Parts: sequence; structure tokens; C-alpha cells
Amino acid sequence: MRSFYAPAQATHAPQRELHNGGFTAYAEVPARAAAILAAIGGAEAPRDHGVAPIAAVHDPAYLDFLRDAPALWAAAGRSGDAIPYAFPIVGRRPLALSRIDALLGAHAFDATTPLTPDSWTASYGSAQSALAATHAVLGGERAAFALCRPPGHHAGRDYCGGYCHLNTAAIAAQAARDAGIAKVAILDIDYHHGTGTQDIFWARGDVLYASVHADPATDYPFYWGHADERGEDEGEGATLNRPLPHGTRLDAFRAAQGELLEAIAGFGAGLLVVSFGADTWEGDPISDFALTTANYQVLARDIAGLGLPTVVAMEGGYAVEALGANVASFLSGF
Ligand code: Q9C
Ligand code: ZN
Repeated sequence: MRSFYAPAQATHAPQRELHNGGFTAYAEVPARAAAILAAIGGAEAPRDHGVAPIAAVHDPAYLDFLRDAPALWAAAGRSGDAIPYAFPIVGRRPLALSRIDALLGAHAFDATTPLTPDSWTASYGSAQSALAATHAVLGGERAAFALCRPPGHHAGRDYCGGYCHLNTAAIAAQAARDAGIAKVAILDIDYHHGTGTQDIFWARGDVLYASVHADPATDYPFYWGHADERGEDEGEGATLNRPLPHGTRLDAFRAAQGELLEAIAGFGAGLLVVSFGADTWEGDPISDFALTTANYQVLARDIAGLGLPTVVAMEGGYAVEALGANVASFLSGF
């Protein structure tokens, strides 16, 4: 399978993250990409498709923010990574503030996504990998893999969060729409619900968002991904959520994914984007599902059974020692 990765994606390397009330080492490390590359035998560098397909999903002011925030942070006399600590909760009036802390809070839904001077370049490369995989599939490849790191599915139109800055799956789906594919489906099987992807396509009927994930009653991101969230307006019924409990194994995961695959088949999608996270693995350090390495091939075979041109976009997976084997197992199912 053709795979895509830009070397600049390795440059984003925050020092630490706020985790359960204290600072811990940042889990979303560059070594994740190196482990995957080693297991799949390398990847092609993506062609540069420019900023336009990114701006088709994200607000221009947010893209400016991602580029400028680290310099504003340094100009405010701060050392280290830029981290927000105050947020405009729902109901506050929109204010155009320029103080770096106000900008950070206005463009993030959590405090676990530090920005470094390299975050923009790395995430831009991650988005280009998603676009290259999408164009490979549009050009006739049965499936292609975008080694997106930093990941993307928590990033919304104008906010970052959950280690994500640019929503690579959404950028891929939108690029397929803009290339003339009338309906696109996104299947998200990362351990965490894809907050940003759901928000981006919430009121749209042309892109189906379907996710299996840990129940947000117990797990991050808490405020998104409950079973009764089904989209609105044109998008009513085009968001599908299947929250599952801690300890979930292949049988229950596969059954939930199977329901979503049936819905995707009925939707009439011309292209599928899979947000694939290996943080559902039994040994993941920040997650609580119990899939095995071999299980990923089974899940991928079920997905491949749809017969749709498929873009696989990497999301989470934090057990670096097993990540390469887990990704290779999944890709082997195609
Ligand atoms: N105490 C992705 O997998 N931290 N993002 C959770 C739990 C954020 C995961 C903290 C997890 C984000 C792409
Ligand atoms: Zn995840």
C-alpha cells in the first residue's frame, strides 16, 4: 500500500502535558512515527498541495494563530511550550482579544495540546500526507495510508485539542468532496471520540461521521461522542456514535464497527476515510480497551469488505513498542 509521511512531521515535540492534575511526559512523541515507518518499510514524501485544502476546513484566523502563537508566547516573556489556562466557556460573548493567553484559550478545548515553534510546520506536513493519500486513492489506488502525526481528529474548524492541530481526516474528506465525490464517509476507530471531525461535519449531509470509542461518560473528551449525538439540520442522522465500556475486546468492538459499516454502505459514500487509532490496543498507556495486535487485521478486513476506495489516516496509539506492529497488522487487512 502507498504510504505518505513528511519528515517535518517529526519536529513537533512538546516537553510535557497536563495529565490527571500533574505534568507528565508528552505521550504523542515523534518516536511514534519512526516506529510506524520502521514497521511498514518507509513512506513517500507527500507533494505540497498548499494551504487552500487546509483552509477549506479550518478558519484562516485559526491557521494564523497556529503559526503565530509560539512567537507571541515568547514575546510575552515565557519559556517552554505555549499552553492555555483560561477558556471562554459556552455562553461568553465573542471577544477579539490579542493577549496570547486569551488567544490560546479561544482556540483550544483542553490544556493538553502544547504548541511549539514547530507545531505548525509539523501539522502542515501531516495534512499534506493526508492530502497525498487522498489523491492517490482518487487516482485509482484501492487504499492508501497517511502517517498523520501529529494526529487530527480532535481539531475543529477553529480549535486544537487532544494532541491535534489540523484535522487530517476532515481535510482528506473535504478534498475528496472538492474533487467531485458526492458523498464521503469517515469511520473513526481511535479509542477517543473524534470531537473535531464530528463538529466540522455536524450539520452536513454530504459527509457521514461514524465513530466507535470509549464512553465519554468515563473517558476524555467527555463532552462529545454520546450515543444520542446524531447531527443537526442537513446533517441529522449523518453522525453516528457507538460508545463502548472499558475492557472492550474484539467481539464487541467488531459488532459496533459492523453496525457503522452497514450505515456507511447504506449512505452511498464514494470514498471512505478511516481515522485509525491504535490506542485501543490492550497495552496502551492512556487507554482502557483490550484489542490485540492480530485483531487489527480482522477489523481492517471488515472495512475492506465495503469495497470503497479508502484513505487510512493515523490518529492515536501511545504504546510505542507495539505501535509499528499494530499499524502493520491493520494495513495488512487491506
Ligand atoms: N487523563 C488522540 O488519541 N489526554 N488523542 C487524556 C486522560 C488527551 C488523545 C488525558 C488524550 C488525547 C489523537
Ligand atoms: Zn485517541
